[in-house]
Amino acid sequence: MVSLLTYILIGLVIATVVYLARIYDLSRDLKGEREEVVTPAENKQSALFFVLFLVALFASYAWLVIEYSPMLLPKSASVHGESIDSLMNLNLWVVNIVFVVINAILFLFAFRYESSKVEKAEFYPHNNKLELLWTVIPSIFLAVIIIYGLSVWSNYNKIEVNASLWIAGLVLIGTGVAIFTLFRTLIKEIKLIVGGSLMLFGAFFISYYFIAKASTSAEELAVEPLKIELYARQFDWTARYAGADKQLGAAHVRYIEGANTLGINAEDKAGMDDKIVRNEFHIPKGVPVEFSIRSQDVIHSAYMPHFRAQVNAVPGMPTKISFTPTITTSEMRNEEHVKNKYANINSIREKRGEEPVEFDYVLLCNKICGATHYNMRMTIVVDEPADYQKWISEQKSFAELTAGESTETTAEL
Ligand SMILES: [Cu+2]
Repeated sequence: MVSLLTYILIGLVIATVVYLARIYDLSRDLKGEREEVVTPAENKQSALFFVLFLVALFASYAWLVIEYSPMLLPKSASVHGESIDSLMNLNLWVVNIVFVVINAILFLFAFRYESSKVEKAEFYPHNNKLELLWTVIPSIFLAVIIIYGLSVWSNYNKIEVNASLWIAGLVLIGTGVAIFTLFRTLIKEIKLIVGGSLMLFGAFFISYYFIAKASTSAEELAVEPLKIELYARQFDWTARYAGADKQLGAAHVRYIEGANTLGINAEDKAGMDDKIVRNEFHIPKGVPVEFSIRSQDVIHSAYMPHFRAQVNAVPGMPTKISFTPTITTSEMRNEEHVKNKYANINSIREKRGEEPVEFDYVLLCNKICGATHYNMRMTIVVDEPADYQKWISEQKSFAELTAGESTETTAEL
């Protein structure tokens, strides 16, 4: 009811403004004034409106930041997430400073240089120094952001770089140089665009090769991670742990039958001790975890926001992502930001007569994959390593789950 009244009120305000403008036009017609002639008073008024708009813009912007910051994610719960946050923060600082400076200049200039009969605008068509400044400064910023971003990304994905990248870079630069020097008859501009772009791409490939090499240390690649498979299908997740042999057994969609909902190949010995869990999975604090992600049907996306991790689940093409959790679930529940957020959520729930909820890490699907996509989630519990060992030892293996099952069984997990 209240919202209906609000809409009616907004409608009435708009109608009032439209009619006031119409009355203003009519009164001007009556006085014999011409619309295209702008009086100095009107100019002053417009100039002032620019400043008022600037103040309103910045005020609403500040309000949005203050009002909605408490709803942001808590601090990152993984080692790699921290580097993603720093990258994000750097980008936000640059974007925010540019936003404030550019808009202030834009509107204050409109105010300061309002149309005037006394002052005449100077004709100032070109300045090489200025051109150079506003090309070079943004280029430096972009280069920093791209190089920093590439190094964070390579680190996150544990890239083992291939020397072919570096060779491809050299070839591209070589071709670029050849176009510049050899093809003299080529039109100047085509030469500039094609040769220049090839050289840029070459430089990119070569820098990527070195950045990726530098960000993934050999010892980091050598640490044996905990291997977990996340299996997506419409509309749930299943987690599979590698078991004592630290190997995930081979699996394919054509082996799906009865309790074997993940299609594990029963002939592969590595699969028999794999542990299969649903609804909730645990990971130990401080241990690197490597996820391989599979999908049974359509494209899903494994999204673990608190660890700043996301990768698509693509049918027929297993994908990977890894991170090291740093904060256990109970530690995160005691974080100030999380406590305040959940106190707020629970006060709203109480008013609606709903049970209070507690913070939990989650695995969500972040691709709209069908009718109950929103329901496709799994709770993640980060334990101290000892608690994790206790939990994993209680989970059932593939061999236990399918023991004594004939070909006709349809038992659900
Ligand atoms: Cu999905």
